[in-house]
Amino acid sequence: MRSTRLLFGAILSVSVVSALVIGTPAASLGATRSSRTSTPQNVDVSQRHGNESETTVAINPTNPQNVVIVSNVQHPLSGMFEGVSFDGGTTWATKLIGHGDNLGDACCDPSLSFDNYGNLFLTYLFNRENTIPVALSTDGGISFGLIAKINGIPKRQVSRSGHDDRGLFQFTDQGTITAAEGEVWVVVNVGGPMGAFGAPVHGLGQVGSFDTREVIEGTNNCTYGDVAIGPEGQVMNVCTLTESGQGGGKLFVNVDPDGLGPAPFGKRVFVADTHVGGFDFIPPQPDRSVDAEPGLAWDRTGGAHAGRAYLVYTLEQKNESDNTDIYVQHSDDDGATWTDPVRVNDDHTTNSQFLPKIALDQTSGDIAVTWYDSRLDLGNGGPGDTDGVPNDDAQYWGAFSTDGGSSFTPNLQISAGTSNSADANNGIDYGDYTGLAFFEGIARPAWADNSNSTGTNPDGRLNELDIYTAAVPVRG
Ligand SMILES: [Ca+2]
Ligand SMILES: [Ca+2]
Ligand SMILES: [Ca+2]
Ligand SMILES: [Ca+2]
Repeated sequence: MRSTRLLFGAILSVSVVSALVIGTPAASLGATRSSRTSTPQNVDVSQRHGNESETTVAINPTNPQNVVIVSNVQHPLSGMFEGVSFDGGTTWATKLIGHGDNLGDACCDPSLSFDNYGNLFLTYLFNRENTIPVALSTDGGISFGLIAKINGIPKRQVSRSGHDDRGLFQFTDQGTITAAEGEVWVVVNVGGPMGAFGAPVHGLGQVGSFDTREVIEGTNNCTYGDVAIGPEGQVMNVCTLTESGQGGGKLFVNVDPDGLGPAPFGKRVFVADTHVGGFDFIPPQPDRSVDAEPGLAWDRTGGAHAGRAYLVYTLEQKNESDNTDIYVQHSDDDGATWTDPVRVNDDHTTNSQFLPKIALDQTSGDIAVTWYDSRLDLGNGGPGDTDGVPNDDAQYWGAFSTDGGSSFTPNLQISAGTSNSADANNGIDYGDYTGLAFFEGIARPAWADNSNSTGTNPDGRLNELDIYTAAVPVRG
């Protein structure tokens, strides 16, 4: 969530919602499973009144039938929505977490990551504290315990990287957590620069302390970050250098070459100028705006493109044209140099594509990219237009790359219906990001949707949002 300083002030009242442990078996996938080329079966995970948005999803590599989704709920309600599936996303047990329970009072901004031991890590923001919570589940998301509340960067480690003298955080925003290769890392904007926090992992439930705490060099006012872990335990951060406004939006990466080892993050590397500011208003996201929402993936497969790092982001063609598109670049030298961008969306319109996610299947090296897409909203009615206004409705789309990011498949419409974020009256439209996981050939996106294409949204069509998901088989 961007600009949480303002939102913190607005959500100080204690909400009175309780008893929100609701078992909601979602619609069955049934016998008419979609073919490879048609829209996949959509499942309404949340099926709750009010808005759920800004979501994260993870697949358990030790049991790929175990899928977990967490999202924001609508302010001023504290807590986060959680859905847990043990049947590959067909049915979901759902509840509210972080609502005055052992996870505290959660504001928002959830980020999930499973590691190869089956540890499920969750970070988020508290309502009132500028500390960074890390929660761990060892039972596939059924229960979480808080394992860290990171409250600052010790001076000795600040001076090790030598670029900042802050101790305690004055502000935290949009954390991302990623676990792999025996380590877990959180990156967060800590009130100016990006902070990176790492802990060792030795097995299921065996997580060390977040003693590695660094300010990432050259990232002052660089935010909306993402973090990826490489095959040798290297760690890459990306962030977008822009605090506000609709222009600017330059993407930089920094790499820590030895992860939890003594070397700090290296110098920043400029990758792209996106024309997407920190708050870039586009018709399908009119209240909240979007940022470039850069995302990283790193190939640890040992396969054909081993060690390749990928970066996805939104680029606005002409500044303030609202013609945003989704691009991917890759690097074979740990982020030092990057290829030319490859455009992922294949439409011929000038409409908006936004809020992309990238995920790499570590069993194959294939890549999935998903995003909101307004290509079918020409304002002339039909299934892509809810209101006769062009480029203000959106669907959720995706594509795959099976050649290491050199090219992408024809795009696939993933959402069965068409949503309109303004109709949700959510304050943050669809939120600041969507979710995507990818494992053993199945991409698993999660997105906020008010199409009611499944007929299961208790608020009906074009009202408050539910979290939708689908299982999308890889296409070559
Ligand atoms: Ca712009
Ligand atoms: Ca476009
Ligand atoms: Ca429209
Ligand atoms: Ca809802």
